[in-house]
Amino acid sequence: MEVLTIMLNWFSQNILQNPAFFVGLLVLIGYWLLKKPAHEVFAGFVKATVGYMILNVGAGGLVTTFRPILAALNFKFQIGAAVIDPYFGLSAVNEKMGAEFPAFVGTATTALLIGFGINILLVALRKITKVRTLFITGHIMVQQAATITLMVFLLIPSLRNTYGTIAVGIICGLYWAISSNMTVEATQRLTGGGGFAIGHQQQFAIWFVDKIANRFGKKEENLDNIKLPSFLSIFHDTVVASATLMLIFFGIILLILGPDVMSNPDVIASGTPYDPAKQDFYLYMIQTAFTFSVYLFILMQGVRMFVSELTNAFQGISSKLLPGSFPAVDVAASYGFGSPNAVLTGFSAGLVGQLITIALLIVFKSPILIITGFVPVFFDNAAIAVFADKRGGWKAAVGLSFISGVLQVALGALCVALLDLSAYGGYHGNIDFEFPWLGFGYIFKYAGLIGYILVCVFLLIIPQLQYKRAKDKEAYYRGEAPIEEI
Ligand code: ASC
Repeated sequence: MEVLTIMLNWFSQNILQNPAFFVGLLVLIGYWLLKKPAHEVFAGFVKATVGYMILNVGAGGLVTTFRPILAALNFKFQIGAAVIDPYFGLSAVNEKMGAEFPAFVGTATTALLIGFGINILLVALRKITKVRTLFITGHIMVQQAATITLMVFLLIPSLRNTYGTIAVGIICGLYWAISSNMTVEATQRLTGGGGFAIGHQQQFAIWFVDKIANRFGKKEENLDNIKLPSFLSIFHDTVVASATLMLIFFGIILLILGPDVMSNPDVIASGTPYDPAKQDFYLYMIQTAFTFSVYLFILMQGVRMFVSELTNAFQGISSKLLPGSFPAVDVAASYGFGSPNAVLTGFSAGLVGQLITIALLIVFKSPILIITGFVPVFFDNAAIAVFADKRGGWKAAVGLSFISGVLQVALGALCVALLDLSAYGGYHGNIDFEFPWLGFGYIFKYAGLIGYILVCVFLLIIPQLQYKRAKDKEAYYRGEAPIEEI
């Protein structure tokens, strides 16, 4: 017994609480199940683990670059500012868990494993559960498990124990399975039967967009027929897009804060204060803004490395264990099936929505300031535009990604307040983590354990309703979407 406890503790401390090795291990198991030769198993393990470590370097760099600005904003205006971005959110949540629930810092990784198991189970029992999809986007699962852990531990005090870890795992698994199952028809329609679903951060939004887009406009008037101003094409490059965005954002913020605050070592307690003797303030501004792009680039490189390995490995696991299920993958996989203009349109309209809402937060003196993070404003809104354009043309693409931008900021501020994250500088920020997760959070807060159960039941009912509405029950399992069905 004692040996078992020691082994479990070792595993928990060294693997479960260290996602780089955990992800490496999953790849190893997946490739082994696929019967790949040993050298390929080894290479997959290295790429996944090193990729995750690179991601950590990028995410850490983003946070350290931002921290002095956060401290300065707090000092000058007494406002808490939070960047709505999943990597800032992940750091913020980890820090808060470490500070307030140190005994449970490993919960998110354990929950990841339990959640993945629950998802497998739901698909295995698909005749009963009506769930067809296995969520295999590992880096997203890590972020979501962390945010959901904080929601459960902070908002439901009676679950601050081992049962809490299991509860987080269960609800993660339900969300992964059921939300991705909601995207089967929309994705099959978009891709002409591509055989995959979306397992990312905007499944509820995609379902909703697919249902409502045709009220905004006609699908014949789609973005292919619209000529975008040619200068916008520079934003196809994520480095240019993110650097420009950050220059506008942090440029304005740093101008307002000014060199005196930024060089005051009492304010900038962590990170390096600005040194007027060494650098012109305007160049410091540009350099700081561009530093975000540098770390974002590093981060994306790491993500790319381990995501491709993990996707292959998960497919190994699912094809062995669950033949005939749909893999739910990164939303970026859908972009190639939409209009080439859709990604930029979604990003631009979403950004405008975010900026207007941020201005409103300032005008109405909100105690929480939201700062645009690149990942949600780009990836969520691009996806929304791709799906909306397919069903309702350019008006739907522009309108719905604009609304998404507004919600990302407005509801994001409420999430930061609910989870008390402004002292930690970040929140998840992707659209599903505002809607429906903000609602789930409030239900947890006011109804406690009962609220948790209600949310689980609500999630379980969704695929039953989807199945009930499907006219051809066999086609439902094959994921064949009636092309014209609304
Ligand atoms: C996210 C996230 C990423 C990107 C990537 C898009 O939400 O955390 O790294 O989107 O998955 O391909």
